[in-house]
Amino acid sequence: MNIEIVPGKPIDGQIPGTSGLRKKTRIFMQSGYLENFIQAIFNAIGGAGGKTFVVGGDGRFFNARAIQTIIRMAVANGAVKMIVGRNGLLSTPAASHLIRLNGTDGGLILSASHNPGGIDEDFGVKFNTPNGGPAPEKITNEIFRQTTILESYAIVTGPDIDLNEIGHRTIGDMQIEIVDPVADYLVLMQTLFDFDSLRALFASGFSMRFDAMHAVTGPYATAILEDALGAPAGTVQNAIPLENFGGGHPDPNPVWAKPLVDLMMSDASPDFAAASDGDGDRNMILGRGIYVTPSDSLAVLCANAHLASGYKSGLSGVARSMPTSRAADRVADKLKIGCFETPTGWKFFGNLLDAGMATICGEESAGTGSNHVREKDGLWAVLLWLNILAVRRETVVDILKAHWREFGRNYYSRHDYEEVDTAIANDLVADLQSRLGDLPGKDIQGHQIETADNFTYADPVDGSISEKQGIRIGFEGGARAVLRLSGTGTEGATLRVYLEYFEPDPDRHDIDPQVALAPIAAAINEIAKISRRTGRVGPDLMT
Ligand code: VG1
Ligand code: CO
Repeated sequence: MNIEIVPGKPIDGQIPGTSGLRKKTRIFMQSGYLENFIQAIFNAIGGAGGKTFVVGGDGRFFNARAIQTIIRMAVANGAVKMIVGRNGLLSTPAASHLIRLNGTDGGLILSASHNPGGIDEDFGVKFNTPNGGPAPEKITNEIFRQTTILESYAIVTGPDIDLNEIGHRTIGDMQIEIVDPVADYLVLMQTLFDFDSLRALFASGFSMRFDAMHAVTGPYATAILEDALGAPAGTVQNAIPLENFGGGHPDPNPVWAKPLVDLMMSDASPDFAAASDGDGDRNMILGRGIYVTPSDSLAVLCANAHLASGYKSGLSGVARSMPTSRAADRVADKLKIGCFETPTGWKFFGNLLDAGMATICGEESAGTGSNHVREKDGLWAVLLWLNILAVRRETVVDILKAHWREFGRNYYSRHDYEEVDTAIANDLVADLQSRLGDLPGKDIQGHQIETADNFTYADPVDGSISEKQGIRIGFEGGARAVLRLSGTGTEGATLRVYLEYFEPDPDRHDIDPQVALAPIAAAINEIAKISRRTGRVGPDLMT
């Protein structure tokens, strides 16, 4: 075994985004590119010497190769142990759990989440810290700085390690433990949910579909829903992880999981359906004839979590990302528990979870999770929904309608403008930013603007400040529009416009959300000059 020290070179165009580094796969495959980034991570945490890491990914193209490279670099950098998912597979929440369970020095998760996979699609690497969560800004900023000053990286030569069999291997002085990706995660789920009532629910004829979208949750969902809970074979569809996710986007939303949505709107609909994304941290929830928005799902889960054994003593608090609807705030108010508003990205929930200030967290982008790990967790959300359905024995529609009657309905939608020219998108935001001070008091198409600012977050635990996390325009009556640029895209800029309007009147809870939100959409279009600047007549995606 030979340690090679290879000259490093700075990585261009690297932004510490909402979720690690994401690039086109071919960029990651360039000689030295992945290596430079991994070395920058090791350097940023004070070296890998004497440390233990978890490694795994969502199985996309280049996953297996990247893991071999990372193992060789960990050896050369003096790491003592790596815990690797069999075949290189680990969902993001399962990796978070393994980091915590084994008390490791962190983990490397290979995924570009819901972005498509393949040699011409996307790849990504995220670093998670010893608490199991995504590296906070302090560390991602240091990783970025390291990529700009890197002089060399270290790697050993040698044959590939066989990752297909569970067991122990060694390479040089480093141990490699290959683990079943599902086993420990299943045990964790059994501590949170009442598996007997879930089994009874399926035994009573309750029907569901879970669409794994040919991504990492296939093996997890099959083991839990079909094998442990007795749901009939075929409940989990697209269950085999594929390197290109079968050619689709592994993004659980009404566009990319359209066949599932169509099924739920048809006469052949099962009682319940769900889907997850590439790396298993997102969830989509559907009932017969209804799509539950992630913001509503968060609110319903908070209001009913005490029905599951893991949460029977109640929640300490709830946290949501700023653009997520304020439906959860109404539940927190009623439960008299803390409610926190953080910037977009799961890393901002870490301190609140570690400090015991929040039990459940959520984002409008189909992310929900709790203090059981430090990532959002798609299957966890599905199991909590199932546990609630098993106890209440009502339909999803009835649960949602009762929730709106009790708390009022926060109509909500996100409009995305994708692959916008980066300069145009940046100008749009800069121009709006420069006019924020003049907006309050203005009347736009009959809507009075009350507040306008760019969200600054002061972390209540460590006091760190994150500025410019999204422009918020508040209208008279409580309607709101939020505008921000995505930090996870790999082509051009994605402009996200989040729309919300609160309706207390139960007689007005059956309006099509796009109709209910059309006036706010028109107002923000005029305020931010979206169509005029982008040349688009409307958004590419509405969720
Ligand atoms: C998006 C979502 C955000 C989420 C992030 C990572 O970020 O809006 O809520 O945390 O993706 O999700 P952005 O910057 O593109 O809006 V995923 O499932 O990586 O793991
Ligand atoms: Co994801």
